[in-house]
Amino acid sequence: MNNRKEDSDSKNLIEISKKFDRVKVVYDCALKEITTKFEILNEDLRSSTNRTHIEFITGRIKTPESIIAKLKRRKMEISIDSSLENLTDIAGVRVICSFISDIYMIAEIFAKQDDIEIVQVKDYISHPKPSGYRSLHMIVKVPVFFATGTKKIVVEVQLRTIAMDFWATLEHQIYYKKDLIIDKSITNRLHACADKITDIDEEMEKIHKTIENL
Ligand code: 0O2
Repeated sequence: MNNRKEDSDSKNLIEISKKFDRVKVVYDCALKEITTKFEILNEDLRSSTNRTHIEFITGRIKTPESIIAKLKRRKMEISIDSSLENLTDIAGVRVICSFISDIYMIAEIFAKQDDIEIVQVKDYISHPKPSGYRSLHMIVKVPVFFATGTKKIVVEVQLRTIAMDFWATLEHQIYYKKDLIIDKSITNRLHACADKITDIDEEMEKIHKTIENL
């Protein structure tokens, strides 16, 4: 029984990996488009306000293994077509901002760009996930101009502060998606860390505003 499951898992992985090369090129181009938009915004804001609003930007394409795992978790058909239809985070860009107010300001300016279509916004800052996870998620479509014509590609943008990123990165390593049955005290401790980080983020913002208004 287990052997049959392993056989079908590796067949799925080979099948998806084979077709993934072309898909990856398309999503890589979409990542470049989105990343450039945030880099331009950062340059522009830096020159007009004399400070940095975006600390850094990262991008990644989901691996075939991670695509299969997500489709399985959602009990969806495992194929390239199904992933293109059902997953909105095959391409993901992370924008790490200085302050919480920068996140909302940058998201608003970005959303106003005429070639960006907003599919969905999930505000996990005002409504954190039960784990304590906080970030602003935007699912967007961006046009990419290929030799054969224009394609609108879906990209997930996650905007968060350095502090939110610190928590999410470590929690991802420690616990997230591990399918482990862990004592509730561990999730409580991680949540307590997220709460402390929220307090620090808010206090840093207040100090920044005080200094700015001097
Ligand atoms: P990875 O490895 O980062 O690509 P679902 O995950 O199915 O519940 P959905 O619709 O995919 O939900 O989107 P959601 O929950 O809005 O955001 C998913 C992404 O946000 C995740 O991608 C993570 O990057 C991040 N995320 C969401 N919740 C948490 C959390 O509790 N902890 C951490 N560290 N990150 C989180 P993936 O594909 O799950 O993972």
